[in-house]
Amino acid sequence: MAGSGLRAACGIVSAGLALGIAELVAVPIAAGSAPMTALGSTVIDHTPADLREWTISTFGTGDKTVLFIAMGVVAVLAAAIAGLVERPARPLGSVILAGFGVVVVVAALGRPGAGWTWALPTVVGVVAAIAVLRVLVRRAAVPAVDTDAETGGAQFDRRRIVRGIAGVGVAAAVSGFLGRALGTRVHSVASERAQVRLPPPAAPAPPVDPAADLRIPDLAPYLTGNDDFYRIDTALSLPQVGTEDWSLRIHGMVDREIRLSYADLSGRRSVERLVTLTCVSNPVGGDLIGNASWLGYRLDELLAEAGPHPDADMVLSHSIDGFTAGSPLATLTDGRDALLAVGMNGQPLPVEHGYPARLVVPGLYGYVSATKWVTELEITRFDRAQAYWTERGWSARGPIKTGTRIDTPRGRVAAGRVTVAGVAWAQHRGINAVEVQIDDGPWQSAQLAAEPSVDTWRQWRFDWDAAAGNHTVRARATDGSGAVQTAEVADVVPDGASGYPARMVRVG
Ligand SMILES: Nc1nc2c(c(=O)[nH]1)N[C@H]1C(S)=C(S)[C@@H](COP(=O)(O)O)O[C@H]1N2
Ligand SMILES: [Mo]
Repeated sequence: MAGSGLRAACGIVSAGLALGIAELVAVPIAAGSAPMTALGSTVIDHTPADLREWTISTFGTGDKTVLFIAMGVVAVLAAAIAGLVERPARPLGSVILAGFGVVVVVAALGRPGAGWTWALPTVVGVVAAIAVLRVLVRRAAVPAVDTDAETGGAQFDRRRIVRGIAGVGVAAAVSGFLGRALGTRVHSVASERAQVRLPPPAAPAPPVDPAADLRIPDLAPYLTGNDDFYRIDTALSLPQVGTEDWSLRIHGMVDREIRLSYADLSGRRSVERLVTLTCVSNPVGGDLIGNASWLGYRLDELLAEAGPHPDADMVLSHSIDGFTAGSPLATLTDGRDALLAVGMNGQPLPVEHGYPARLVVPGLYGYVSATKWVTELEITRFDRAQAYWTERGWSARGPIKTGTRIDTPRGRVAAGRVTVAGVAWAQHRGINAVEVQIDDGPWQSAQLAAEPSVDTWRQWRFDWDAAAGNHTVRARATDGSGAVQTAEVADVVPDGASGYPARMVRVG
């Protein structure tokens, strides 16, 4: 037998070939049918609230990269073992590869929107991998014909084995990269999106009052650019939904089921509104929050056309990727600017933010309202249906808690006049006051920037005469109803973090 390093390498490149070929086969089917994507999405769907919160709090929006790295490590280890235990007469390694194939096929067939063809990438990939592993291991097990009589022992043609391994490795990498590149090309809606012309809003958002933006270095700007906007979702491969393929079905406990195409929307009255979106996973002081101007169609008007039954109390919005969010029907119809949005900051929605259409609801955390790639509004009841994150341990209702964040100063500053500044939010209630506390001193009023809408965050600043030493700066906000944000410290699970933000500042 050749050394264990070589045999492990045989397993690793064979498994790599399975994944590479599968990426190629997945091109005409769907990006989600490729093994790593299908398996990763299934892992994500089985992530309980606490693990998700740990991943997001530890890795932020890099959570998906971490998942891929973890899956890659497991795959390499399993493949190495498969190579080590494979023998020409006892194909245990092949059995491991086949077992992996079965698990992935089950995962792929269980994905939302999957058909039987979703099994093909994995089946073809694994069959090829087993065939190649058999050939490589036979080479590694059989001594070369011209055994050196002098040494008396079996000699393996090491160079021939290494060449085989390298060849398969290259084939794996090439097919993988090619598959990924082609897949992105074939299904991408990027060029279609570039052609989309948004309708001029019948009711444009009023121009943003310059006094809403204090323009202080390190303070988050009032409007968040599309490229800077935080992204949170469960999608490993971004859904590519063309406007021709998109429709919105409003059904369930309604008098008349309706289905709207993208073209139907252009005949409707569009509005443009400023709304700050917040993620329930945003820790105190975190940056999973952003403010944009959204162009869209009022949900209360759309829902009224369908005629929800009086005993319905939930709108379960479905995404094309299987994600769901449950919003209180009363919240969507109480007159606030809850939107079916198609535009973000003057552009068609970016693909990662839900192109071609998503929901935006002022006052509710994203996980219970902001469904991207939305395709259905199911009118139902909270005691009959559960949304995606509620099934995984998060609260069924997710009103946004009043919060504030200190953006500056960061780190060390010189003694004297120091500007403390940040943002505060209580969407749909508005912000009435922000107070700042230095160490254990009294709470002092901060100055507020203009508030163009109660549905957005509000900037604030406080001028501090800082004496040398180490200080703790805290802040708290009061919402439009006069309620001061709670000092009670809560973790993000199950319904959002609370507590005052604090920042250690070294002065001098
Ligand atoms: N289809 C889909 N929509 C989704 C999610 C998701 O996982 N899938 N996540 C929600 C969550 S938790 C949040 S906070 C917002 C984030 O929207 P953004 O990525 O545009 O900032 O989208 C919501 N909509
Ligand atoms: Mo979220």
